[in-house]
Amino acid sequence: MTEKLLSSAISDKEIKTFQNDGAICLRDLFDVKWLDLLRKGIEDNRLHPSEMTKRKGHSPLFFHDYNNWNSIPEYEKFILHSPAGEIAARLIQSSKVALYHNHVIVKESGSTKETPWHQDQAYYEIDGQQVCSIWLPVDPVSKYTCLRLVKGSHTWPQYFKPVHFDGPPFSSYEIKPGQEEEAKRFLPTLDFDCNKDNEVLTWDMEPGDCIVFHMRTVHSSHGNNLPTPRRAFSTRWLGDDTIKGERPWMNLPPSHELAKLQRGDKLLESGLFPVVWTGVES
Ligand SMILES: O=C(O)CCC(=O)C(=O)O
Repeated sequence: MTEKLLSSAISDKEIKTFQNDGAICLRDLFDVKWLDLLRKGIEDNRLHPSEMTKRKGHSPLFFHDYNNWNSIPEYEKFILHSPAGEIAARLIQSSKVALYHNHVIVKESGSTKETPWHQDQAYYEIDGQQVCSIWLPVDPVSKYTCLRLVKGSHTWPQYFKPVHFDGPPFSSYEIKPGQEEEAKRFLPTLDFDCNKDNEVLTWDMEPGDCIVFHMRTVHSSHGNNLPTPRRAFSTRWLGDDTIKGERPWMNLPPSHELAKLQRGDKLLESGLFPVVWTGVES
C-alpha cells in the first residue's frame, strides 16, 4: 500500500499549471524517511551498477543507471510505497498509474557533465497524453544545477530525435533498418540555450521538493557547480490512455518486453508494468 497524500497536497491550480506548462515544481511532498531511503539506494546502486552501466562505464564525477528498481530494494520500496504514484496520478488525472521505469543521475561537485536537451517520449514506444516523470533530487539544488525544462514544449506537434547521453553532443540514435523515412518525421534536436524564443523553467529546490514533467517536455541540465553532490531519482509513470507506439529506433530501456506488444495495445492492461496506484485505496 502506498503512503497517502493529503487531499490538499496538490491543488487544482497546480494540476492546471502542470497541464499548461508541461512541468511544475511541487514543494515538500517527500519526507526525510523517503529521502534517506533513496540516498541509501543510490549508494547501493553505485556499488552494484546494472549490466548497462557496467558496460558503458562511468566517470568518478558522473554516474547514471536506469530500469533497475527491482534489483535495488530501497528503490523498489520507494516506488511501491511512497506517495510518488499518487502524485503522478493526480497530475496526469488518471484513475490508475503504472511504473514505466526509474533513472538515477548523480553529478558530483565539479562535474561538468551536461544532460543534453531531449524529450523522453521520443525514446519510448509509448503513445498517450497521461504520462509524466517525477524528478526528485535528494540534495539541495540551485537554479543552475536544477533540471531545466522548456515551458509548453509538451504541446508541440513534432518530436525531436533522441540523442545519446554518453556520446558526443547531439549524437543521434541509430535508426532501425527500413525506418529512415519515418525517422525524417522527427526534428533535429535544438540547443535551447542558443534559441532564446522559449522560456526555460528551473527552480531552487530543497530535498523533499520534486518536479513533475510531461514525457514530451524538452529538458536538459548543466553540470554541478555546487560544493555538494547532485543526486536525482526519476520515476516514469503511465496513465489510463497509454498505448504501445512505434519509434524508428530501439526502445529505451532496450531489453523491455514492450517491444513484444502490438501497436495500440493498452499498456496498463498488458501486465508488463506494475500498477502502483489505483485511486481506490482506503
Ligand atoms: O538529472 C538530469 O540531469 C537529467 C534527468 C532527466 O533527463 C530525466 O529524468 O528525464
